[in-house]
Amino acid sequence: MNDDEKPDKGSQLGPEDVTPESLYLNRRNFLRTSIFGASAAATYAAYRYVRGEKPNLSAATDQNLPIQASEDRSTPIEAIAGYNNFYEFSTDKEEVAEKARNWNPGPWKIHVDGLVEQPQTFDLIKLSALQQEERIYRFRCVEGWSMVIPWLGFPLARLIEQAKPLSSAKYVAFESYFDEQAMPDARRAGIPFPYVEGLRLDEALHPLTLMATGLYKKALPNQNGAPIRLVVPWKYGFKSIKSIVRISLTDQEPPTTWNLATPSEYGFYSNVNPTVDHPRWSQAQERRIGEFGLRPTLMFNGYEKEVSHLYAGMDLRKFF
Ligand SMILES: Nc1nc2c(c(=O)[nH]1)N[C@H]1C(S)=C(S)[C@@H](COP(=O)(O)O)O[C@H]1N2
Ligand SMILES: [Mo]
Repeated sequence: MNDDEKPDKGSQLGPEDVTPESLYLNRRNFLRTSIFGASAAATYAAYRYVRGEKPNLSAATDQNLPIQASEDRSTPIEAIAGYNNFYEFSTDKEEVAEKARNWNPGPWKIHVDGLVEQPQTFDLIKLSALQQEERIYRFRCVEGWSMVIPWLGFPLARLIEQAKPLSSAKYVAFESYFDEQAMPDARRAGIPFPYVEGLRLDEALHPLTLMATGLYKKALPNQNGAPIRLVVPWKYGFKSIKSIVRISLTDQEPPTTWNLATPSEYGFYSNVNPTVDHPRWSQAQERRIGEFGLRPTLMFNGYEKEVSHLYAGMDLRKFF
């Protein structure tokens, strides 16, 4: 957030009311990961554990996760923070930043509940105790444009582990903040709110699945989903739900906003797939913001090696 974008909160700040900057300015907790960091290794071990494999930290470090999409140049901050889909504020991508500028939801809390042994509530202080890493990911919107975004954040698996999922948990449901007073244009968006999303539990625990708290080493701008949002780099952008207030573990596939709005066009999985077209346009190519011409879209957005095992034996036309 730039200084001129910082909302004026007045004088009644409580200790829990820290700005998201504390999430990345805490140098002790900031880990810059160029290829593979220790915490990513630990997360991968936890992921294997949940999948019924024996945790083995040294084996995890053998995994060569593409934490950097290093062959690609990062999209300029002006584009990442100036061309947004955040329908609560506006359906005009170039208007979202201005409409979200003065939004101040107050002290933030995320609840992790549902089929867990220990429901948790995280405020920003508790979240700031989690080590932040930089992850440079490709980001592909279902509309056919893409960016490369240097996120700051931590693997979602670390939040979920703390709540101790029950063995009956199979899915994870996410919910965005919603306040129709603060978001008056939402009623013209044509989709239901609060925005909701979901993942299968194994997708949620995958080490590439990130809870992002910043980009370009600064706190998330409001328009990108402050103070904390999901990033699932192998799925279309609408799965990466913004400004999350609740994460619930369930045994049923949770409802997802775009599937509720237009079920014939948007499924639950929504993996980036150049061979399965949207009913109204091709998904074979994409426009990388800042480039001329089109690039070919990559299977699972270029993360095929890391995630294709999640969908072994599934018909990706049926589970679109
Ligand atoms: N709560 C909420 N989350 C959301 C959306 C939204 O409208 N509301 N739009 C989605 C879509 S379609 C995309 S492409 C990405 C855009 O993220 P960005 O603006 O940070 O690039 O956010 C996703 N998450
Ligand atoms: Mo999107």
